[in-house]
Amino acid sequence: MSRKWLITAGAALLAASALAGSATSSPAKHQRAAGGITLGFSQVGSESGWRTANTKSIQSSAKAAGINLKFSDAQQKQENQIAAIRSYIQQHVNVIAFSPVVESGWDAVLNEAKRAGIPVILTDRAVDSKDTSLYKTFIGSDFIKEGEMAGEYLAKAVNGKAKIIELQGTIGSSPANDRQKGFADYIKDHPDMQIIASQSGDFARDKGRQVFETLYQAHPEATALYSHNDEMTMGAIAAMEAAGKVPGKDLIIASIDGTKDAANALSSGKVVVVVECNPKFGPAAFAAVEKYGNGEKIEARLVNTDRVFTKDNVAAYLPEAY
Ligand code: GYE
Repeated sequence: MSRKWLITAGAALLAASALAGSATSSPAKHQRAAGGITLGFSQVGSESGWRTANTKSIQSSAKAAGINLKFSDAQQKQENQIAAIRSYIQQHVNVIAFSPVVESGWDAVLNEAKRAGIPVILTDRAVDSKDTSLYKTFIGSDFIKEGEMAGEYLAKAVNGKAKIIELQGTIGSSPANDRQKGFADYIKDHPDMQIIASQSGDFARDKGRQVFETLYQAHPEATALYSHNDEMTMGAIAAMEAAGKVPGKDLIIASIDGTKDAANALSSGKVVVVVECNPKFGPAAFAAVEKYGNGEKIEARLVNTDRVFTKDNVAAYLPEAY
């Protein structure tokens, strides 16, 4: 079956297949109409500065590529994402892309897309489906590596000795699972670095503030914070300052993402390291869509390159921070 929905096809074909339409329609049904290709995108939500930058990148690069983007925000709810994907299937979009809020529970809806002949691309977050034929590619960061880097730079800053509070991301999400694992694996070799409390702040600023406040009250002996994203870090900094503590002195902080707020906190010494998670991969995602549509082979995994920011290189990064 030809995959040339980007370059062939047309309205006649669409009409013909619509006449023959059934629940298990053929890929021809989703061939490109005269007006270009339509991509249905289900975004996790708008929980963080990272997410806002990611949404902007997806929207502006869809525009630049001449793709008709149908966009929906799932407000961090899996059922909303499943509903959005089902509606894209019903609308016979040419391709579906989504950033799965959690890793598990996608097989049924992904099988529906597969039966409808609509290719699916995972952006940013991964799924744990055993059947990898349910999606064409994954594009995003290596979250385990991000956790390891956070561990490595924190270990250096505290000379291998810290009582750590960990703020986890959304429970069951691939970045929370992998950032926890990467960090824990790294500090295994540092017996004087212990995680004394760990809880989810759902990647959100105010939740991060509240959770940190509670954990720190219960564990005033904490000397470091490892936070799975900058948004929660900023919340925790607010809680530390409200408690009369000095971030960067009383607590040494490692964070992940690269938002402008976190870059500023790095410049002023409140945060010691920000491991980058690059949100601006819209162009790379659409290049993969185009390649696939042209019938070319695409890699099963496209991994973004992430940098590490410290006080030594943050000034050069600040102008591009989001
Ligand atoms: O780090 C966080 C966002 O999935 C990598 O989600 C993404 C994470 C990112 O809310 O800020």
